Amino acid sequence: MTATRFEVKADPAMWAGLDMDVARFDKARQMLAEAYSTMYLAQSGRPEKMAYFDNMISGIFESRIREMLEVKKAGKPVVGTFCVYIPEEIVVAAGGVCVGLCGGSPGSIPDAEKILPRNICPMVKSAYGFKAGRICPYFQAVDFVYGETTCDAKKKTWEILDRLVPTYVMEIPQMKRERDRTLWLNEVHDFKAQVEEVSGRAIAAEDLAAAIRVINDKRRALQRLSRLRAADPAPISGKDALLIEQIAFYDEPVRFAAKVNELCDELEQRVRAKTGVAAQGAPRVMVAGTPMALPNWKVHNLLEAAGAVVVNEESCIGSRYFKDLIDENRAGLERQLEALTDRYMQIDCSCFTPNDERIDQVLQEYRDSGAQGILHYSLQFCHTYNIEEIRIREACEKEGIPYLSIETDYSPEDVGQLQTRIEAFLEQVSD
Ligand code: BJ8
Repeated sequence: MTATRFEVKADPAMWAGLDMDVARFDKARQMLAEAYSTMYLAQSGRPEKMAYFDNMISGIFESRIREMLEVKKAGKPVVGTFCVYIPEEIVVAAGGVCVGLCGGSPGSIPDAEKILPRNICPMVKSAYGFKAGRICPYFQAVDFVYGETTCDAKKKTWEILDRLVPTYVMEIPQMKRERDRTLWLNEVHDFKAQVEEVSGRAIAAEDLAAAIRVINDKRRALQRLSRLRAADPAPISGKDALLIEQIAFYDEPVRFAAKVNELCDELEQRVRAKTGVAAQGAPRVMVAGTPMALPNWKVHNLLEAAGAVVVNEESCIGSRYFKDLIDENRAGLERQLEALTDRYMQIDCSCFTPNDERIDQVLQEYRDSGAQGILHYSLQFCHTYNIEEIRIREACEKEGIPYLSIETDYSPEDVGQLQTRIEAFLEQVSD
């Protein structure tokens, strides 16, 4: 199947107004369009409702940025984050936009390596490089960014990033005792105060209640999509599902949830008609581990090019983002913030110790998704995921689950080697 011509739209005047390196960024825009055409539009049997998400990518540097700038002009906060621990409900309660700034592209890494050490996580380097090189309109548009203390690479990079953009840091506890919950609740209060300062008004309980419903609805729509992927044949490719999970960090949440639900309506019909993107019985793989930020499609692309279908992402750009909801029935700001804290304390990131919940969660998602094997994905130099991988592997061995662990970065250099390992793994899955 040949790739369809696809355009990622440009707005050089708007980018110049954001003090971007326009010439360089324009090349990146064209490269994204090319990659999207070959990896996405060349897939066969895609659901029709993916058209919205294709359009979203087409306007990702243009119409969505314009929408964000409108919000900013109205005096509402536009906040950049790097972790699902930062409670976006609070930004939405202030009428603002919360946008994920994790970097998933190798293009910005040389900018970062001019100052940061080379041997740190590519996600951190890519994100920092986007700001240092002035090649990300989202980074240029935010009022401030809110980092966190999940891992050493992030924690120490915020000190350097603060020279380029106002950077605040939320302390994330590393354990889940009562005193850790109290610490985090206090951090949530600080975050709220920072958001209120930019918007110039206090967040009321009704605002927060409405925002909790909005983000819960977004997470519910993603849960629904995730459940539908359990069908065999799978009604949607893993690549498309991953794309939607990535767009969840950029799009306006009410519209996004509506579009995911429309897609799910179509997927329900496909499941009934047994229409799949791959033949029934194609090897089904679940991916677990570190997040894959836009446009990191490397491993999904390799898996699906080799004939597998990816049916689940146990990741922050995946189930860790949407599996838990906030209790909508608490009255009063303080009790709502406590409900929010309770939900966020369930996130099972490997920066926590102990983190037994994640081992159970991986096995649960394996069963729920109808997967036949698990690929554990660690970004290079992510110590917590790389070490926690030992326990995931042991649990898979115990359960007799076909398993492959890979550690990689964003460069194409190891693609050949990964392809060989993935093909061998898929033979094991199909046995
Ligand atoms: S809650 S996974 S989004 S920290 S992969 S930058 S941990 S060295 S991304 Fe993450 Fe929050 Fe955890 Fe999720 Fe560091 Fe590891 Fe890189 Fe990571």
